[in-house]
Amino acid sequence: MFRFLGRKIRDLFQGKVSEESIDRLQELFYQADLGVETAQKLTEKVRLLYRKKSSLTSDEILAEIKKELLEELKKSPLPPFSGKPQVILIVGVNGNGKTTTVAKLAHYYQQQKKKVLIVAADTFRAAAVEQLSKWAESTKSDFVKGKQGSDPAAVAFDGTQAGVSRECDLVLIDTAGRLHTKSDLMKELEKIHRAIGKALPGAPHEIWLILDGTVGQNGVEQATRFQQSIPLSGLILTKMEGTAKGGGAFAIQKILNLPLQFIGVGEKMTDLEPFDPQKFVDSLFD
Ligand SMILES: Nc1nc2c(ncn2[C@@H]2O[C@H](COP(=O)(O)OP(=O)(O)O)[C@@H](O)[C@H]2O)c(=O)[nH]1
Ligand SMILES: [Mg+2]
Repeated sequence: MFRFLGRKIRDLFQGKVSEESIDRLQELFYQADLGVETAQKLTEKVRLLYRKKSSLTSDEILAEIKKELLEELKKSPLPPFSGKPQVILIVGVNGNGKTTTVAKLAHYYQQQKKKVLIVAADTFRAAAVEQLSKWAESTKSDFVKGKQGSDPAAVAFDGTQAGVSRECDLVLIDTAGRLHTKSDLMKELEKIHRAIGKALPGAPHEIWLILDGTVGQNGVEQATRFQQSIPLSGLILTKMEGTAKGGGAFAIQKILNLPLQFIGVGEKMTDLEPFDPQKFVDSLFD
């Protein structure tokens, strides 16, 4: 588990640093779900350092690893609002935390004095719309929903138009969870995407994929499949309060070249943090 990586590395190099212990370092990186490429690169960096300086300490090794990981993480500031309204489409697999994240984002941007409209384009389950309508109330957001079973693309269209006519700053569109392996559902997502663009040319301005931070490398496959259907622009990892397999974040950013925008750290609407690479790397080695 990633959380223990710092301790495991200290244990590994407690005796003396050697070529053999550095070999074992690579194994620890694999276990932390860092991905083959990053694991090998980090190991080679440490090896080079050791060959230059045989009296290397575990603290120096940890510092080097943190430095390298920071360089791997895309440092991209939160995208500025480029539309009025700015439309953000939220997508992802069932249970990953989309609806909760929409509520958290609504709260986050309300705090910054933005006028927010939440669109419930998850029309599969009445409970989902109900859940979101409560969140809209508690975050004091405008709310647009469709009838249960209605076409989610039509709801996304209406919601985007409402965002324009009500002069909102931000429209957050929640969608139904879909298995990235079901192609009809992915087609439906493409239709939602087109409908938003018809309601407001240039929208959606952002498409954020919500990933359960505990799935590790599995997230790469999910993200790749979504990326084939619609142009993802960012990533939010949820359930990160344990950072069990946060290493997957590195692999995903590297493979998909997608910036991590926020981290979900709990079930309350205040449990959302803008992604901070330095803080993230530090927390992994606590
Ligand atoms: N611990 C924790 N739970 C979360 C987080 N985000 C969402 N959840 C929980 O995950 C479950 C599924 O969330 P939901 O938003 O309904 O997922 P959706 O199906 O993608 O819309 C709910 O029980 C949420 O409370 C998080 O950051 N941390
Ligand atoms: Mg949902």
